[in-house]
Amino acid sequence: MENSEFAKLFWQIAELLELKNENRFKVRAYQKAAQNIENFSDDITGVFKKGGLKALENIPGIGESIAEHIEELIKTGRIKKYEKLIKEFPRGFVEMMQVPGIGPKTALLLKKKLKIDSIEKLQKASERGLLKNLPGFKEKKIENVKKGLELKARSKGRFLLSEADEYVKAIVGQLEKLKEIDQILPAGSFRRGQETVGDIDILVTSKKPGPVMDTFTKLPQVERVLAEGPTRSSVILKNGMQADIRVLEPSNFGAAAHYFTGNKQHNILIREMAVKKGLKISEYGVMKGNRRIAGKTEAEIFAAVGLPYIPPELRQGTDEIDLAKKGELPKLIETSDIRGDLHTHSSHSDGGNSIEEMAEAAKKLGYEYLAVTDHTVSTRVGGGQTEKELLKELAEIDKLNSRLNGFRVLKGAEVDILPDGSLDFSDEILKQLDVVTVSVHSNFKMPREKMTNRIIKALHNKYVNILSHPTGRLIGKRDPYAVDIEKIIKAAKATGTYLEVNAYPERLDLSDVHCRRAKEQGVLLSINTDSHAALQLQLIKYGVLTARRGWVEKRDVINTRPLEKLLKLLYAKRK
Ligand code: DGT
Ligand code: CA
Ligand code: CA
Ligand code: ZN
Repeated sequence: MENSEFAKLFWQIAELLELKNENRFKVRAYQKAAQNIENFSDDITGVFKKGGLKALENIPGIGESIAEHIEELIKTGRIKKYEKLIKEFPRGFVEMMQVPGIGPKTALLLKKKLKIDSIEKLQKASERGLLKNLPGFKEKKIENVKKGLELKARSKGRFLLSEADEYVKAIVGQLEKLKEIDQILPAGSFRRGQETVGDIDILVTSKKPGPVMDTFTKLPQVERVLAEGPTRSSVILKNGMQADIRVLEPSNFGAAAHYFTGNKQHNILIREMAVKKGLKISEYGVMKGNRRIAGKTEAEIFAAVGLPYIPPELRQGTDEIDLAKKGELPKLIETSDIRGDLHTHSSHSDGGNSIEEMAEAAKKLGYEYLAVTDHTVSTRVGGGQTEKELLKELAEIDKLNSRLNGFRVLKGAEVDILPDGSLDFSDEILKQLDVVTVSVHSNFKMPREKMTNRIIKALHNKYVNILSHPTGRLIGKRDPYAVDIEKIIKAAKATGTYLEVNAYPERLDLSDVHCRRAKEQGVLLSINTDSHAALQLQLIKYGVLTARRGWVEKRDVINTRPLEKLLKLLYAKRK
């Protein structure tokens, strides 16, 4: 995390406490901390890594409780106190603070002067040019708010797949306990593994819908009930996401599963095929005249129109049906095919766990290897290491490997691609590593051609194995930098570099579409989590889902290989 991010959070806490009329000294403490962090020349994360809480408390303006917040933020990615505080304000208020340029005070000002209490109203006011009349709203600030609004608008009402997943798990977990329920299937975009989900669609089969509806609408995750009927209900969950449930006859299950999994375009194409065969497909089954000929399983639905089973991730309404007809569907990669993670961080840079803890967690997932790829010195964000510090880390890895049976920690680094395309570390150092991933962490706003050449230059280094998060996007937060991805794919192919599918839920980078392009061009991929804590290794499944949506098979991914084969692939470029 960058110093400015810590500072921003503390400014926000201060403002929120101020709005609550909290004790002046408390407010002042957060302001002081924020100010000092902004002016602090060293990297806060790095200071904590090296000296712990004590070292933080030595920074002017940082006392014990602020130091603890920083620790919490580094280790868990959140501050509980902040999350609790934010819940005391109306949702629109908190929503507006997600727009860059808008803090609590501005949010309050907007409410007071213009009665704005939602992003929607802010959008309207911005369009009508009302913002320029507000105190403190200069041209630059207005421009920032506009940009922030644009980004928000594009992700409007959509949630990260991982966030939907948390709710789905909680909901399914509770419904499963009901003896009245036979089958449960979360359908829709969630089942298709889409990177963002608009709403959750849950199908259940039951002979007694009453108790099912009762339980569903009273779940602790439910904020309010939109509609409750005998076989279908809709609710708004605590995070603002909608969830729909439908109770079905078991004999309809396959037809409903297919219909509600979508996507819509895929459904339309399937129904057109059915019509040509004199059939009628609906969510209730497949009809031939007045006779029902299928509906219990999804496979039956596909079979009725002469197709093999198409996995949900491929149901995108593009060319999957044509290729299914020709028998050219891929055998998609599975999470269980992954044998190790090649992009992770330890407490040597900005990770929350030691190398050993990371390795233990990887072993628990059944992995054979794990590459530790801590940041390099230019990434101040990540407490990046110098060459000398890296050498110490490598010695530690050697020691650890001599103790770990049947598991290998691979030596790695996530090396910064500097603005001119050169790398942060010398070849002398890189050649001592098993896995070198490179990535862009600075100067995002370069012109497209310059950025493309910058990255391609890095790929030409013979020690560079993987280009990490190739477009730099953060879903709903930051657009990809301008880059010619086709050229990058070609350069990866030409240089024998692998492209990453970063599984971190707000990255998913390469995206599904880019995965498919890379595969078509014969570029091998590496699906990695970019974990900054041991628990995050489990995020791998989101990367796998994204790859599946990109038609990726086991053989297209280097970290499905056993260790020896993987090492061959990693060292091939050096010859
Ligand atoms: P989302 O929620 O925006 O992320 O996307 P989906 O795909 O989950 O869409 P949703 O929740 O509106 O509907 C779930 C599925 O139900 C959708 O994927 C296909 C099916 N469906 C919904 N409306 C229609 C429709 O008008 N025609 C057809 N053919 N299928 C529909
Ligand atoms: Ca949906
Ligand atoms: Ca829906
Ligand atoms: Zn990383």
